[in-house]
Amino acid sequence: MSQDQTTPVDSFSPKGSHAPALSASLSGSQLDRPPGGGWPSIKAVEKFIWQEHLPIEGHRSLMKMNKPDGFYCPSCAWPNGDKPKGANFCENGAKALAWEATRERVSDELFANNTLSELREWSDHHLEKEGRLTRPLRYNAQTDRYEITSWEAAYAEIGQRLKRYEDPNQVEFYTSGRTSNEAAFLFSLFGRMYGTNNFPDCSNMCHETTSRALPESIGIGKATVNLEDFKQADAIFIFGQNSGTNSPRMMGDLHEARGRGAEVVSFNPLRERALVSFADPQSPKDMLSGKGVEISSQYHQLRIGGDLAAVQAMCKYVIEADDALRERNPHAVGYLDHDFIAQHTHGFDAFAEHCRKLEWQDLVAMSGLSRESLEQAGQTYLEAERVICCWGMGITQHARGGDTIQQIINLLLLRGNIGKPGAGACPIRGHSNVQGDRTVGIENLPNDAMLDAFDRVFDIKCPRENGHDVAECCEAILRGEVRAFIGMGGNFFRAIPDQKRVVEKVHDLDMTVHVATKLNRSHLHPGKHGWVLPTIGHSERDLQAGADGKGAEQVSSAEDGMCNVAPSRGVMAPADPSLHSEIAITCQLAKATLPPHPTVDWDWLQADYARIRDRIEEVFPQIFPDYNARLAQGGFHIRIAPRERIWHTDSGRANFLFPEGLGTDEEGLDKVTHETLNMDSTFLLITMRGHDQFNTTVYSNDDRYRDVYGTRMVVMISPQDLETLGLSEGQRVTLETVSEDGVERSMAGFKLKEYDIPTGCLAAYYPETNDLIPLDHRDARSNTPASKSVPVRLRLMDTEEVNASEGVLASS
Ligand SMILES: Nc1nc2c(c(=O)[nH]1)N[C@H]1C(S)=C(S)[C@@H](COP(=O)(O)OP(=O)(O)OC[C@H]3O[C@@H](n4cnc5c(=O)[nH]c(N)nc54)[C@H](O)[C@@H]3O)O[C@H]1N2
Ligand SMILES: Nc1nc2c(c(=O)[nH]1)N[C@H]1C(S)=C(S)[C@@H](COP(=O)(O)OP(=O)(O)OC[C@H]3O[C@@H](n4cnc5c(=O)[nH]c(N)nc54)[C@H](O)[C@@H]3O)O[C@H]1N2
Ligand SMILES: [Mo]
Repeated sequence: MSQDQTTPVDSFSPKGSHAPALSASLSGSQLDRPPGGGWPSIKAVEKFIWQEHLPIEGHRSLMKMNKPDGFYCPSCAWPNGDKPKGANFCENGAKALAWEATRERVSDELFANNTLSELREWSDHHLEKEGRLTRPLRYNAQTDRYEITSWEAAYAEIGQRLKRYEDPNQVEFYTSGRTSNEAAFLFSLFGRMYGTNNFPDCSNMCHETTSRALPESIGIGKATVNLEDFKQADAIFIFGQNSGTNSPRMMGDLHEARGRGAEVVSFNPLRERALVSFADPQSPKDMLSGKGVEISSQYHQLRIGGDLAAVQAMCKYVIEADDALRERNPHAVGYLDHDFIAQHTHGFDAFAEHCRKLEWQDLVAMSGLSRESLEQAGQTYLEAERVICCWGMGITQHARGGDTIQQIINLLLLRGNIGKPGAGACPIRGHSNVQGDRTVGIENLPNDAMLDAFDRVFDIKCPRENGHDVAECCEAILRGEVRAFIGMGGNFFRAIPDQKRVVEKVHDLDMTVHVATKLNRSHLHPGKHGWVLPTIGHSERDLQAGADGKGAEQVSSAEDGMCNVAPSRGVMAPADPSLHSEIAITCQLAKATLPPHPTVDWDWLQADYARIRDRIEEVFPQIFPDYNARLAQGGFHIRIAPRERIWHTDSGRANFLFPEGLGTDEEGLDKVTHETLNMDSTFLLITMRGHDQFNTTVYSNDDRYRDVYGTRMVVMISPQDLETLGLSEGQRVTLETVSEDGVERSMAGFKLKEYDIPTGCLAAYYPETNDLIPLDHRDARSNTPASKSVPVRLRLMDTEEVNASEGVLASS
């Protein structure tokens, strides 16, 4: 393969032979750093279990996590796999469980002793650390306190208020992705019977980019792979996803893939520890040696937002390699899968022409990678028979996220890597049931077929108008058009972009209702009237009246990120016997709000969750045939048409789609080079997760994999940029958003941290940075906030400013 920019592209090495170490290969010193996983993972699990006072039940319930007779891990959406014996959880799943199953309870005195203004001074960590919520709470605006109320009063009063609003579209029904299929389905039924399609969902800040861009390409917005494909892939490409922290069970699959010689190629501006090397806590060899296995055979540290160019560069490389080969030998099979392209795709010629015209120098400038690195990645792709491409928030949370996803699909299509074993598209979903919620009806842009089915099954008339997603919900709040917000889980007013601006308006809403397990910042910003309704978690037993009215523990279900639907049965006693499940809360709220209906009996549905599944099956017969029966057998995989090379697209084929231009100019990337950098330069800021958090839930202020301890108020910057700017590690800076909408957004108190990240790029933690993200800075197709490319300037804080902000800094 070429190591020299001038070498013609047709000088390929034969399959199997590998280039000597190029810039992107990992050097020895990087592998000498401690691996991800290993003993520190085990220690972390123990620490959290003890910290939450769960030595016995914690360990016992961990063994039931992700098991057929147990419950769904409340953490990420990586599939369970088939491990009926032994442990099937990871460090961060254990933290999530310990956090949920904690023995701590929010005391009645907490609200008696603290106004909400006072509680707003607390950190996110401290709010949740108070423990589980056990009592329904009603906001008293006179005293600025929550007061304990009864379930009956809460339902009746919320129902009363909902009945009063003149337009149902003044109400927002938010869901976060821990909600089970059954609860989400009923929540969407409630919203539609109430009269709106306003279903903002956490996925609107997450993989909505995927859900909108992917169907244009292949007819479906979900993964086309399942876990067994990971066992057969020859190469796994990972774009913008931090597996070691956010889907740690994936590390086992990557570890295994490397063990049998598959390539793992990572694209990430940050060198993420576990993607470099990983010691699998379930591998005695790794644990005894203390050494990890090299995970990424290539690690490409591209610029923020550089993926669009990087993927097109790989496409160009493969297409031109094929051109050259066929020029030499017109009868050669070629590097492209020409049969697949001819039979199954649309738009190849235009795309190939587009790629041929792209200039290497632009691709290099836009991606921030050398031509050698791009060619090396292209060569690995070309040599592999079966390729999986994975992506996470590093792709979806960008202004051109959807365009990039479509290029990833183009790359896969070039060699027929969709619809064959060991190959395909793998968007890595976040919340444990974020995918399932959307499958069963949480959809603000519903199609007629689904609405007709709801109408038929329940004898109702669903509204036909499109509703709000998260961004539109925030805009409606800013315009003063929203009367009430109902949150089924999550921490909406903390997780959104432009958090401060939106939160200032929440107090004008007539009503906020939050269904939650733990106290969080959203609860501290009630409308004029506000309720917090406590609920049980995944790990807890859910007792309802049952089919015969004698009482029966219920099973719910969820869909993982690879479309496997599995049952979930809680094993622990609920945090409090008086807690209501999300399904019970939905049913009782609906009952208190809607007029009695001849065919929708909410109590009857609540009594036995199998009845809800029957209704889901009736509304979605193609997706959930024999739902109850198949769930009883342990679950099933939803049929994904592209796996069978069936394409439900406009063209009836898989589409090669591409945008004009490379698309990074408007993000200011081309302006920042090492030579031009100065204190007025616009950096791009990544806002992301640390190792000890689940979204807005902050377990601790440490991020072990990035050597950050004791604070989350850090901003990572390259050593070269520090030097160029004359700054040094540890200095405090203010981040100021660069925008043209006239709104000033800035946050003070970030400590500079030297980090291996490209010039012009910064990284800091979410949600601390959410005030900085303009609401309209988002992916055009899907409205997903571009949280991974926030244009900011750095301003050094002077001693006075640092002293003035000490209080804030101390609490972080
Ligand atoms: N323990 C734990 N697990 C979780 C979560 C959690 O908070 N904690 N959250 C859950 C949820 S809801 C989600 S959506 C997922 C999120 O999981 P991820 O998708 O991993 O999300 P992030 O941590 O935000 O960061 C994504 C990665 O993208 C990289 N990145 C940023 N910008 C770019 C870019 O321009 N290009 C490329 N190639 N890479 C880039 C960052 O360096 C980082 O490694 O995890 C889920 N699982
Ligand atoms: N800047 C920036 N912003 C982001 C992101 C980013 O990367 N950068 N990521 C975005 C992404 S990917 C996502 S998914 C969103 C997340 O947004 P959300 O889903 O709204 O937020 P979470 O932090 O997951 O919600 C945590 C709360 O959920 C409640 N909870 C936990 N378990 C349960 C349960 O079983 N039932 C109920 N009812 N409540 C429960 C607890 O009270 C807890 O406080 O944030 C988005 N915001
Ligand atoms: Mo997410």
